[in-house]
Amino acid sequence: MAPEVVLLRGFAVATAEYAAAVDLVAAAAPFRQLQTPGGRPMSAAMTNCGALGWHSDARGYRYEPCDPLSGLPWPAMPSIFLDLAQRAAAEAGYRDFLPDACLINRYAGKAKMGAHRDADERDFSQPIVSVTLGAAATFLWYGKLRSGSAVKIRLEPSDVLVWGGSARRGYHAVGQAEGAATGAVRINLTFRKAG
Ligand code: MD3
Ligand code: FE
Repeated sequence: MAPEVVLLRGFAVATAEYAAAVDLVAAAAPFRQLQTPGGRPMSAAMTNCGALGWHSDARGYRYEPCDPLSGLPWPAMPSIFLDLAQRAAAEAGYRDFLPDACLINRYAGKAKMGAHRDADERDFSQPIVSVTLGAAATFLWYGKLRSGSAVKIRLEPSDVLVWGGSARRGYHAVGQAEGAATGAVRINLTFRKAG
């Protein structure tokens, strides 16, 4: 895709522990379907852990220190998440990645994510680390332009991607979870330095 993308196949091995940590986060900050600023529901369900959480509503896309559903701070980032994100970033050459936000996306049924780029963070020199759990899905990489042909790669459970450099600003999308028609669910964690 780009020289600044590092794909670590099978890197997130402790899948039962990660799934349990997702469940703990979701018990405190439930998955919810956010609305785009234009008022359309996003098909993936989302929650967050860490000091900041990504949120979208009629007021726009932004990071919030508290869960707007409860008014309480987002659940703390589980130490196994922080450890995973830092080890993955280090493999890609980012020695002092300190994520303050972990967005958790859940894809069930027809849920998918259209082409977009992640631009609500302050420091684009910091990478984003993404982790696939549960089911596989096809990831589409557009790069600099939102249109045109995309490079497709199949993201399998336990795969970790580190996005840095100019790739950090690239357009991307993701398809439905494989097996979603028969109940499979894909969970994606994205670790960010947002603040
Ligand atoms: C490339 N998530 O949360 S992960 C997102 O599968 C997001 O949930 C998708 O795109 C998902 O914003 C794709 C791969 C990914 C995540 C963040 C990126 C690729 C990225 C940020 C910049 C460039
Ligand atoms: Fe994204």
